[in-house]
Amino acid sequence: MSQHNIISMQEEERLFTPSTPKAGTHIQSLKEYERQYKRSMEDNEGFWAERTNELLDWFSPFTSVLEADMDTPDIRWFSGGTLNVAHNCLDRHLELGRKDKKALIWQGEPEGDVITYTYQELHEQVCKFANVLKKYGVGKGDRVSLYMPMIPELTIAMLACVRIGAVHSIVFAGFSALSLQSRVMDCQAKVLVTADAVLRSGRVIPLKANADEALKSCPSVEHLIVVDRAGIAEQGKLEWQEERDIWWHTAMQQPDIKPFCECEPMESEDPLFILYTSGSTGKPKGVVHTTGGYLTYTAHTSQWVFDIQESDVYWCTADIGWITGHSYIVYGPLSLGATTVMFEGVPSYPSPDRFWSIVEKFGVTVFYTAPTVIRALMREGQEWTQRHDLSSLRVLGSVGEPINPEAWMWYHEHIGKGETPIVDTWWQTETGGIMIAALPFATPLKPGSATLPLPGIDARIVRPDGTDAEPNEGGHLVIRKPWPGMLRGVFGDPERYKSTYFERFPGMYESGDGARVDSDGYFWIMGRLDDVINVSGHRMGTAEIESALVAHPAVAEAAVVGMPHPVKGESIYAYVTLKADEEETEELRAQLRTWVRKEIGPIATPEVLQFAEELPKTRSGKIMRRILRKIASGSTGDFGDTSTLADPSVISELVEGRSELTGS
Ligand code: 6R9
Repeated sequence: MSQHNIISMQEEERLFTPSTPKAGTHIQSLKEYERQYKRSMEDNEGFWAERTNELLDWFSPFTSVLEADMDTPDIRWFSGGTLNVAHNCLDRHLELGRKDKKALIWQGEPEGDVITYTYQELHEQVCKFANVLKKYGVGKGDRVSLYMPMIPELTIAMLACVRIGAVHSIVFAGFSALSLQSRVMDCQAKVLVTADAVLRSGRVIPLKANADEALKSCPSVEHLIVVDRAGIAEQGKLEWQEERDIWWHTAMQQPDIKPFCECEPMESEDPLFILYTSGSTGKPKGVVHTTGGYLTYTAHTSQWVFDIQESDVYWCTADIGWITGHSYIVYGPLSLGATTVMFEGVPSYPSPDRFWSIVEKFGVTVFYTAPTVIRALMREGQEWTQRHDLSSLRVLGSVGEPINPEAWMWYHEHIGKGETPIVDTWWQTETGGIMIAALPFATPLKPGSATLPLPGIDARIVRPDGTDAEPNEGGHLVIRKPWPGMLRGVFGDPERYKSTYFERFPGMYESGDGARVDSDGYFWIMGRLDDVINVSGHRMGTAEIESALVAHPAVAEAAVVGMPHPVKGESIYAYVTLKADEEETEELRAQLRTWVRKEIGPIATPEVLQFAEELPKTRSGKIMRRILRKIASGSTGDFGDTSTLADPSVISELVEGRSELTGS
C-alpha cells in the first residue's frame, strides 16, 4: 500500500491506495466498485436478486424481490421464497466439499482449551441440540433466550434454533439478572439456555445464579438448559430446580436425541432473531431481523468487505451477545463456508499479546476488532506485537465507533505492517450488516473515515428539514432505499419501530448518527445525535441508567451523559441529586455505582458519579444535557446560550463539584 498526500477542502489528508488484488479478489478495483454501485442504484432489485441467488440456497424461489413502503413502514424482501439459515450455514457445505473443512475454531480462555468443529461435526451438534429443543416443546416461531459465555454451545444453540424455525434472543452474558429478566419477559421466551459460570481473566463468575434470579418472574420459561463450563456444580455451588433445569450434556446424550434433524422451510420474512439494543428513551428495544434478507445481507457484506476466500481463517473478536458477533462470527462467515474463530477470553489476559498469539496460533488471515481494543493494546507498547508472527493477516477490520486516526495508524503500522488494508465498517444492530466501509482491495483509505457506502446502500446526509446537506456539512445520516438486512420491527411495539426510525424523515431510515461527507464522497461519522452513549463500542441509553439510579431509595433525580475517555471512547458520567434527608458520602457513592452494576450490568457503571444540589434546567423543567456534557468533559466556561436556564448559578456549582471530585 502506498501513501499519498492530497489536498482536499484545504485540509491535508492522508490517502492510502489499495494494494494489488490477487486473482479471486471479489471486488478488484475502485472502478469495479463504482460500476457495482451505479448498477445497484439503477436496478436495485436486479442487483439484490442476483446477489441472493449467487450467495444462498433457496428451497423455493422468491416471486418478488421487494415490496416496500418506507412510511408505514412495511418492508418485504424475497417474498414467496423459502429457505433455512442453518441449511445455508451448514448442510449445503457438506455437499460442496466442505465436510472436513474447519467451520469453527474455538479458543477457550485457558490456552489448552481448543475445540475445532468441521462442518460435519458442527452440523451434527446442531441437529442434536435442535432435537433437544423440540423435545422440550420448542417449535417454529417460539422464542428461545440465550444467556451464555463465548463457548461453542452458543453457536450451536443459535443454529439449532434457526434450524427448527425458533427465534433466538441472545442476552450478553455481562448483563445483570434484571436486564436478562426484562428481555426474557419482553419476548416471552419458552426456554432459556445458560451456563454454570463464565471464565474471565482467570476468574470464575457465576452465570446460572443470575438466570435463576431472573426467572423468578418469567412465567413463560418452562426450561432452563445449562452448559457445564466451569464445573462449579461439583463444588456444590449451583442451585438446581429438578423440574425446570436440564444439563446440556445430559440432554444431548439421551438415546432419543438423533444426530439428524430436518431443516424447517422458512418464509423469507419469518423472524430469525430478536436482539435488544439501547435507545435514547425507555427500555431497550427488541430489534427484529428476518430470514432471507438478513442472511443475504450478511453473506454479501462478509464476502465483499472482508473478501472472504476459501482458504481464509477469519476472526471477529466481538462477543456474540452483540450484533457484530451474530452477523460476523456466525451467520456471515458460515453462510460462505468459511472457517470462523471464536474466542472466550479478553485481549489483556494473561498478557496483552493474547490476540496476537491467537492470530499466530491459527494463522488468522482476516481480523475484525474494535477501536477500543486497538487503543488499549496500543498503550501496552510494541513489544507485545513484535513477539508474534502476524504475516498471515491480509485484511483488518474495525467496528463499533469512529476509529481515531492515531489508532488507525498504529493498527496499520504495527498489525498491518504498513501493507494490510483496514476496513472501517459503519453499521448498527438495526442495519443487520455493514453499510459504509471500504472494499479492501478497491477503495483508497483515509484514516478515520468509514469511506464509501456499499453497493446497494443509498446513504445520505440530510439537514434537520430533510434536504440534502452540502459536502462537508454535518447532518443526519439516513438511508433512502430499503436494503435486505434492515430491521423489520421492534418486537411487540410497531409504534416505536415507526417513530424511532421512519417518522422524522419521511421515506428514509434514520440512523440516529451524525456524519458528513467530504468532497471525495467519503463519510466521516461523528457519533450519536441522540442520548445514547457509546462505551467501548457498546450502546448504553442514558435513560436506562438514569432510571436505574432513581430506583435507588436515596436518589431524587439523576442525569447521565457521556464524557470522552482515552480507551473506551466514551465513559459514563452521572449527576445525582439526593433526597432531602440523605447525606452525600463516599459510601453512598460506591453503593450507587454498585447498584447500577447490579441493575444493568458492569458496562453501565458510571465512571464518575457527582452529587449535585441541583441540575441545570430550563424554566420548563427540561434538563440541559448539553451543559452537563460540557462540564463532564472538563469545560469551565463557554457554556453557550444559558439564558433559558431557570437558575444559571447551578453551572458554577457543578463545575466546582467536578473539580473537587476529579482533582482537575
Ligand atoms: C455494529 C454496531 C451502532 C452505533 C452506530 C454508531 C456506532 C458503529 C461505527 C460507528 C463510527 C464506525 N458505530 N460502527 N461509528 N464508525 N465504524 O456497533 O452496532 O451496537 O448497534 O452500535 O455504533 O454510532 O449508530 P451497535
